Amino acid sequence: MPGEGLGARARRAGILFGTAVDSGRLQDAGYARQIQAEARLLVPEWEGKWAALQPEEGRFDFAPLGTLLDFASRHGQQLRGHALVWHQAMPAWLTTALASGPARSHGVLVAHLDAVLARTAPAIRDWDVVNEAVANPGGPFLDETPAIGELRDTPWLRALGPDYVALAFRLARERDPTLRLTYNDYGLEGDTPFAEEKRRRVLRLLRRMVEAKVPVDALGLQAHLQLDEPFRPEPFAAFLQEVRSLGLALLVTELDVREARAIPAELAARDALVATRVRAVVGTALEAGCRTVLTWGLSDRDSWLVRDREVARRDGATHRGLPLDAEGRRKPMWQALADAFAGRGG
Ligand code: 9MR
Repeated sequence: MPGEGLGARARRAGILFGTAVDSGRLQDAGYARQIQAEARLLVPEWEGKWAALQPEEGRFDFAPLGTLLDFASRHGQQLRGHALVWHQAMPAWLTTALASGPARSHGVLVAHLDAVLARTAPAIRDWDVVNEAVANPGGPFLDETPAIGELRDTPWLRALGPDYVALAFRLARERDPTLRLTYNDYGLEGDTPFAEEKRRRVLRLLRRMVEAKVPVDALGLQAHLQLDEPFRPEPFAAFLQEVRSLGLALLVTELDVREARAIPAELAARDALVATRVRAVVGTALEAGCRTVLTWGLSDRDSWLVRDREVARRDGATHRGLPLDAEGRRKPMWQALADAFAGRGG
């Protein structure tokens, strides 16, 4: 791959750039080369989730995560963890356990954190402790998901009550006092009533945690951007400022771009729209002090936006929401990131 990668460019500006990876794809030399060339930080797209790490109760499988750890250490990259508590990628036994009362639920959470944090501690210094706990705002025009108060109605919430979020952070801190503990969520970037309300809810959760001395260190902004939604830097920047004033760090954890329902016919025009949005959102985050940026994959070939039936396009086109195209060529989104890291344009 010609020229310096995004990881090296970001690093010159004191920024850590990386991507989600799939351990099963690393045997593909082209894939491995891209990861090596562009990323200084990796996050497992699947290998850090419960279904991967503890497929049966008490049987831990660290092999796929180990593959990523080996790859990262061979190439001088860091690995971050994703995710210790989430309502998806749960093995069936966990769902059953969480329905068996608070004592049993507390027990399985403790056992998981004991085993996982002990195994990953030397290498992984940043974990998404809780992922997507805040409910999506409801209402006639908004995406309604079941909620209890402002939290998403999940097996974790039902098992342990709303304090499960604080509990997970406290347990993680007890097991590893210097680990960076991140709360990670989506839908926080847009200029829409949905995003405005979601930002309010996330902010309230984080503020309550900080006031109660719950050990949370950072907010992960997933940044699964959508071009059907408008973006304006001001409300997003104001939110980031509030988060920073709580003493929390900011990370962009899962950046990619879902294109609009109606797209231009020319690839160049499509790619320009994606790049413009990325430059604006990432630029705003960097200005607010964010120093870690990860995309959710590098090439359109490996993107969940293309794979996932819910979000894949229905018009025969495939989303072009990552820095490299399906053949691994750098796109305008790649340049937008390089420019943002260099503090150019926007
Ligand atoms: O991209 C991931 C996909 O391959 C998995 O099947 C799915 C379930 O584990 O998770 C996807 O990643 C999600 C991430 O873990 C949390 N934020 C939203 C991501 C996209 O759905």
